[in-house]
Amino acid sequence: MEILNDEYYMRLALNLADGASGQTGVNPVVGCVVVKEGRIVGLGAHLKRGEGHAEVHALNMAGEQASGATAYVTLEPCSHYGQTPPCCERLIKEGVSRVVVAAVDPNPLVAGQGLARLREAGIEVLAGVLEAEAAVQNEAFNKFIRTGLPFVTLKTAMSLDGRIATRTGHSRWITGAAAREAVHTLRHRHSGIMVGVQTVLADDPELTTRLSVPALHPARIIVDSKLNTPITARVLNEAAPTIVLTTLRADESRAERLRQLGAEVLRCGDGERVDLVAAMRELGTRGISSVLLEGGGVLNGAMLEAGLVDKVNLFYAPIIVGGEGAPSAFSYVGPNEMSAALRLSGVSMQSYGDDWCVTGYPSNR
Ligand code: AOF
Ligand code: ZN
Repeated sequence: MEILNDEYYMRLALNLADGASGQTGVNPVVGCVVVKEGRIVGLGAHLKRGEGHAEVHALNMAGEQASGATAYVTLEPCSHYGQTPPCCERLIKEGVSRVVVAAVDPNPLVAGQGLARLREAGIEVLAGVLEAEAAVQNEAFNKFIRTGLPFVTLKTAMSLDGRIATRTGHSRWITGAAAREAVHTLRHRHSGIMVGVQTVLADDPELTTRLSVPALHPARIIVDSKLNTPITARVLNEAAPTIVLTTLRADESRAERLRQLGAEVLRCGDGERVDLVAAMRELGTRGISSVLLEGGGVLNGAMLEAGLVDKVNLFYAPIIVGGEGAPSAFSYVGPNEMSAALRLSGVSMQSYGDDWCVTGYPSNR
């Protein structure tokens, strides 16, 4: 049984926020719980960019009961006029007497000013309750608002010996149904999904989100320096927008053919290969704040080497594939010394049926 205290209500607010993960676009996920005299009187979550913030929904539900109440908010109430008016003014207007916050808003337009404004109005403010959980929950927003670059999660499904296909190139399926559903949930939670053209050529994936309930499709992003994506590729269908990343050297008539099929072609750099840093910046300006990187091995290696991978979700099936030249999840030159290997921090493991997912954060970037 969870003890009834500030953390209890904050956990509820975090759970409300978590439910909306993937549907707030470039905005953070935020939850709010309003409690008056030992009773929950309002609940809310931010559900969509441009629509009400969490506090607004919860205060609307609380109505007159908000006066003298405590509001639990997973993110510092905003102090600026964005697409909606400032939440701290609304909390003040409703006569809330105490505000408990998990994380300070890293948005430079807010960044502590919301808390200061509440205090100035005589409201008791406590910040930092379940702060670490809140930071993980909004890790993508936190990176994007500071850098303008999308938060990149590398996902791969492989054998215990790190293979993503057999020596003949056969790859369906490595992991079981539960792990694959987890992957589709990851797709729902990201605003972009990225693969290399080799994956398009080898597997002809659709790169949409398919679950037992309707879910959101991320924008599909193909790294394709020579524009070799076939016009019949399923990734070009109308299920979701498609962005093809290429270089200034790529053939314009090929680019035009892709555009005619509805794809956006972005030229990043004038080198042999796509300038991945420039590409991430371009995606950021298009409002893609999180990217699920689904390989293959060469693109995974290049993204890691460029220091562009923020997090990894490595799904392992309990199989050994062998095969001298069988494709591996990470193909890049790699270091000479073991001590220079890429190390993960904050590692955790979760099981899905017979498979395991190792989650961690590349730390030597
Ligand atoms: C809150 N509560 O529920 C959210 C906040 O353009 P807007 O008006 O939606 O503002 C977006 C910014 O507001 C976003 O970058 C972040 O700083 C904050 N989000 N703040 O008080 C919420 N979603
Ligand atoms: Zn707000």
